[in-house]
Formats: sequence, structure tokens, C-alpha cells
Amino acid sequence: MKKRTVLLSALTLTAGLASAALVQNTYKKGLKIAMLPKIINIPYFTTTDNGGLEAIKELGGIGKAVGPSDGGASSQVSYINTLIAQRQDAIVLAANDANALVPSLKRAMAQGIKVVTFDSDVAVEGRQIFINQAKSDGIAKGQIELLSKLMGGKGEFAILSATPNATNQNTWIKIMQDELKKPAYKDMKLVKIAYGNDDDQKSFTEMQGLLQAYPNLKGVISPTTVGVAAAARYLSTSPKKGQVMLTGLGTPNQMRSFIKDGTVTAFQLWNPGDLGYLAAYAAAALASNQVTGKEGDTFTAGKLGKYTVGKNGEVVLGPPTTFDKANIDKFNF
Ligand code: RAM
Repeated sequence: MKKRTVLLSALTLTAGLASAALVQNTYKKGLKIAMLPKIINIPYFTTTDNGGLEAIKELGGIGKAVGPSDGGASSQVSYINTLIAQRQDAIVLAANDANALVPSLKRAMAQGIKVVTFDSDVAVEGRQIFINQAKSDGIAKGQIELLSKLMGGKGEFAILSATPNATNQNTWIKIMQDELKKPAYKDMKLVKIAYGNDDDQKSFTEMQGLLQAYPNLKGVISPTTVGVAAAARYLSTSPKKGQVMLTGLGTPNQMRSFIKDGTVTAFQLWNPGDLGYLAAYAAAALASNQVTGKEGDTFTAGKLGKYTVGKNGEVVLGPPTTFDKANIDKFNF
């Protein structure tokens, strides 16, 4: 039995080395690839940056991560312009706005710089590939289903979002609103959409405002890692703890204590490190002329394996995970 295990791991190791060698052959060395998240200095994007930088290092490229400290619609424009001036081979960005960045991204592409969006997209003409963390439909419907379960299918609830212009949150909210028209959710009422701007203090204050303005509130969905952590911190010391069900998209490390103290029962997310890693590989595949971003293109993303480009240049990382008391300690990001 022991022998077999050793043999198996030796085989796995050989297979791993073989695919690593393949990667070296397929991708250009020395590519300059820049990660440009929505905002810097929040754990979620530090993790996506690190995933991207890990991939770039594996590929023998030159990676860097830059970005604004706020999520305003045009806060990334000057960064894009600088990256163009630096003649990066590719820009990998999570967009703060669907349209505001398109003119500068078009300028980048006209100069041969490849553009990959991840997490939050721009209009299709502003990039070659979009790495979606999961199917938007699955994320949005999953959030409503989870909250409905927590609220017993009944009552008023609010959404505490990121910035009002965030492409990803707005896509999810629209799908949530459509989903609420289903008979299964007829007793659930969305009373307010608030915006914490992916700012901890603003999100905290918005959560406080929601609980004060809607005394019958039974639930809150915060589909942002910053928002859900700040909302949980507020709720954890409020008399409403246990009465208002809070869920959303959070990182296990930021949410662990709120799961353990009973403020939050369950929430969801994907692996942000893998998201950044996959996005950087897609950028390298474009910059190495392995793919153009058209439907059906395939590329190998190191440890994550093979991915196929779908409609409108979209690549999907995989389904999100639901975290609760039973599994949260298995995750460290
Ligand atoms: C925040 C950002 C990001 C979003 C996650 C869930 O970190 O708004 O865009 O995908 O939350």
C-alpha cells in the first residue's frame, strides 16, 4: 500500500514536470505583464495580485502590480496610460467601470498590448479576454438562494454593494432582481440597494444606516469582500445579531471570526489567488500569440490545467464555494 502511494506520487511529479516543460515551450519568456486591480490594499485584490505574480514568475516573465486606492469610475485611467508608456506586453485588470476605461484600453491594444479583464469586465471592445470568477448567473442566483434559505423565504432585505459603477456587482444585482420575480421568492422584498464603495468605513456606516432605516429588515446580501466584512463587524455587536441574516461574497480569513461567533451562518466566494493566476496565464497566452481571444481558443494555465475561451471572449474559472462553520477552517485566503 505504502509502495503504491510512493509510486503514484512519483508519477504525479513526473506528469507535473512534463506539463511545466510544455508551458515553457509554449509561452514567450520575459513578458512584461502588469496586474491592475480595482483597488490596492484590500485582501481580496492582494490575493489576486499574488496569484498573477506567481503565474508570471512561473512563466519567466516580469510582473508588477499597481492600482488606485479608491474604486472611482476613472481612477484606473492614469495607471493604464502609464503602463502603455512603459510598453508592457499585457495589462490584466479588474475594471471599476464598464465604459470609462475603454478609450485608454483601445489605445493600449492598438499599440500591441494585450488586455485581459478579470473579476469585473469592461465593454467587449475594451479587452481581448475576460476571466470570470464563476458564471455571473450562478453567483447571483446562488446568493439569493442562500439568503432565502437563511431568512426562511420571507421578509425585507437589502443589498450592500461596492461602488455604484462596478461592472461585476451591477451584473449580479440585475440578475438577482430578475430572480426575485420567481414565485419561490414572492415573499422576499428587496427594499434598498446601498453602496459602501468597497471602503471599509463607508460600508460599516451604510450597514448601520440600513438597520436604522428598515426596522423590519430580515436580511442583507453584501456581494463584496469589503462590504460583507464591514457589515459583519457592525452586526456582531448590534442587538440585531441573530435577527438580521447577513450573507454575501467574502474571504474566509476576513469572515472566520464572524462565522465562529454566529454573526454570519454562510457566505460564498471563489479562490481569488486562482483567479489572478488564470488571468495572468491568459495574458501570457495572448502575448505569446497562442490565442487571440476568439471562441474555442484553448490555453494551458499551469497548475489549473486547460481552459477554453467561450462566447464574447469569456473564460470561467469555476463554481464558487459556500463557506460555513463546517468547512471554513480548511481555507486560508
Ligand atoms: C470585492 C470587489 C471584487 C468582488 C469581490 C467579491 O473584493 O468588489 O470586485 O469580486 O468583492
